Amino acid sequence: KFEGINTGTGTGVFVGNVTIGTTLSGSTYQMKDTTRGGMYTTDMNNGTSGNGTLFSKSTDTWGNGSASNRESAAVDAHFGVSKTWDFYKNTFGRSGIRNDGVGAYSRVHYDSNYTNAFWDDSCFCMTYGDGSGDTHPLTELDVAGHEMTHGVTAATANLNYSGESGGLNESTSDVFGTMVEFYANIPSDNPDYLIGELIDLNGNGTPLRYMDQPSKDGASADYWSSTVGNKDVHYSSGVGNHFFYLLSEGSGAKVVNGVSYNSPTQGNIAVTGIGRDKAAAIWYRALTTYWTSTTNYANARTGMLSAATDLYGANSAEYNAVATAWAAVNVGS
Ligand code: ASN
Ligand code: ZN
Ligand code: CA
Repeated sequence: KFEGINTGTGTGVFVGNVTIGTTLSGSTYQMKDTTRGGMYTTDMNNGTSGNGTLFSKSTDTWGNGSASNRESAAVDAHFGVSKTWDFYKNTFGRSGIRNDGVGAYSRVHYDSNYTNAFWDDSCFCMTYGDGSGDTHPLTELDVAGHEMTHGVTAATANLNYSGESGGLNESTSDVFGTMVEFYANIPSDNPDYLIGELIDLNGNGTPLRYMDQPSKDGASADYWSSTVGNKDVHYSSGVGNHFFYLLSEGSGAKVVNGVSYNSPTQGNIAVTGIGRDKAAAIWYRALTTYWTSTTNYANARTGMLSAATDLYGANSAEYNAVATAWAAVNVGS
């Protein structure tokens, strides 16, 4: 045993059996990962204020997969922040949410019957409730990636959280939350273009959001219209989510990782996908280079065309696919 960096074994509610970064301090193991900016995970013990208590114990084996074991949700959260760190580092060379090498910390078991999760820039921390009945925590990978991407957006384009820029802010979180899920690629959380498919927030087994056809949730927009900015940002995000699905996978019916999708388009415009890795690279460059706090959907399109030109060349296949996919969600020139 060496004091310092360790690799523990954990069993989360959603991630199953995984390794997590821990630290040995004296004879106590802590849920703290010094290889990823010092990120750590704490127990809020159903309270709502303060930083919580760092998860610590005498062995390096954490959780048992059941939500009634307090460590299980912590394993999910700790693994989620690790995969989000690795995704941004290995995909875009981004070192942490603010690109300053500092890891965020996570707080689990926040409040009682709390059916949300959120990022807070002021504490530079992630927080998760345990869901209704305190039995199904919100500690899913795409939720972790979604919430921490709010931190990345705040540190870059800083899209205002209302109107169309707010929809783009939410969509950016759904896009990279989904990319984190694909990056992690673990058997117990089959990567998909659905948001929150494991946490059952609706209580009937349906996901929170659908990227191939956002209106399937009963409220999100599939296409841009002049009033889309009046919707809640979690519904105006549909335009961006639909665009990202189309740019990645193309229009019409498709099966990805065993999940069936069917993505319609405005005016039946046919879109040929360029793959999610290129789509995400173009989105990330637009977010970090061209978009500002007041970027709307029309501006998002021009920023992405510039990003596609930078990455793949003017009038490349990728550039043309960006233009076609925006047209297919009714965002034109
Ligand atoms: N989970 C929500 C979100 O990330 C929290 C919020 O309302 N900001 O959008
Ligand atoms: Zn959000
Ligand atoms: Ca998902």
